[in-house]
Amino acid sequence: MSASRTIRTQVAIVGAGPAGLLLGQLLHRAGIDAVLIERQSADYVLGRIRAGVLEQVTMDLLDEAGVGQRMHAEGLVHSGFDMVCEGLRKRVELSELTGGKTVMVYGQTEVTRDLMDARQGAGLATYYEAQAVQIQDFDTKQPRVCFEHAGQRIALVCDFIAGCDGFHGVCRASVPPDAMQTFEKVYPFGWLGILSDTKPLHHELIYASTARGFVLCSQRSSTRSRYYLQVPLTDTLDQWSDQAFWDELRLRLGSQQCASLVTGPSIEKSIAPLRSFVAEPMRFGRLFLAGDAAHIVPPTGAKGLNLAASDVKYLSQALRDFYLERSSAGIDHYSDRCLRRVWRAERFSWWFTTLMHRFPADGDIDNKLKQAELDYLLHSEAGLRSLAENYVGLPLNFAEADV
Ligand code: RFL
Ligand code: PHB
Repeated sequence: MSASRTIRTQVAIVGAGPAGLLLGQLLHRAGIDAVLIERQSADYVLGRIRAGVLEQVTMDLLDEAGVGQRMHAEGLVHSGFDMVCEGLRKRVELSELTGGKTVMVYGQTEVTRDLMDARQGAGLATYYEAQAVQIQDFDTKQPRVCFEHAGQRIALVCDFIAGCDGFHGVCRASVPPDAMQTFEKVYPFGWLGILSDTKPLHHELIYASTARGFVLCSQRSSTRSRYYLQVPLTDTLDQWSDQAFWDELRLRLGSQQCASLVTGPSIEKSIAPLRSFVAEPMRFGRLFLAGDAAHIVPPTGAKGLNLAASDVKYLSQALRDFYLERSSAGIDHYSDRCLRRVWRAERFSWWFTTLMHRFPADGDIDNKLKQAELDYLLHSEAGLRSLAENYVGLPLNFAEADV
């Protein structure tokens, strides 16, 4: 290692996924100086295919960050989605059930690209391919992030550290275990996903509970599809040729639902495990955890990226209050505010996942009970309204009145 260098900033952001990039952009617009440190290259970050559905809260925040233009031009506004169960297909009228609310289908890759472009355009500092990242002294007024970059050892001295480094990051792992409580459930199956340049099966999403397992038909545009199949955790990608994937999708949905299915070569294929996880609290002195660094939801309710965005909203507000209003109230309330919203989304994602998937340990009675619940849900105005209210996203200021 050659020279070493000390840099000073107000906020050090560890992780340049959507949470870190969005926080950086919001702070920049508030005149607060932040430096981003990312373990991977920018291309690697853009190559990860993940979320596809944005809530209104997330859209509003992207607008506030000044990066919403392409999303509004190219994203697909969805006012409903379809549920399929036991031959019954029903549209959940999101907009009608929620007083006009909709969701936006716009890939996480595109959100990330827009944020990266804005950051680069503003000439803001991002250290990609940073190695040996360590966070130190976050229980003092002068924390630091130390890392290696392009053969140099760098010490980033700051006022605050934002841990936006995902589930496997270094920030949560640096908190003394007795200062944190974690809650975790790992589901006994994964999601096999493929992306293909084919016309989507339907103009909206389809969530299907079938005897052979869960299916999700999603999309990224009118010419790019994203499909998921529930698979055993022991399955590997080499067991799933494209042909095997399409055959299984057809078997699960049935030939009638698949009449207009267009198949083609996959351009990405991956298996993701499903997990519910929360770390409490989300603040330790001058370290804040945000996004997947603090919590994971199974993807069934499309809540992960949206929760990351709402954490970032609370954190950027708290830091603005601190620097611009000399108030530490937002910082003090950060963890409680986030966690109330987090637990509500955890509950919804767990419920929707449990309802829509067959578990290996499920007996006949479990399957009958799930069928009965779906039958109730899809024929009850109250049931559908609750599903829709959670799917479009609970209001951000839910927590404000009581915390
Ligand atoms: P990320 O995206 O994981 O980014 C964390 C970044 O930190 C970097 N990093 C480090 N950097 C420096 N030093 C270290 N020591 C570091 N360790 C890690 C990583 O390289 C990475 O770049 O977390 P963030 O920003 O909190 O964003 C969270 C979202 O990515 C995640 O919640 C969603 O993708 C979840 N999710 C979905 N969310 C939705 O809201 N709607 C959806 O439709 C949706 N679908 C999904 C999903 C996640 C999926 N998978 C693969 C888990 C579908 C799937 C299949
Ligand atoms: C996706 O398009 O990747 C997607 C959509 C909805 C979900 C999960 C993933 O619930």
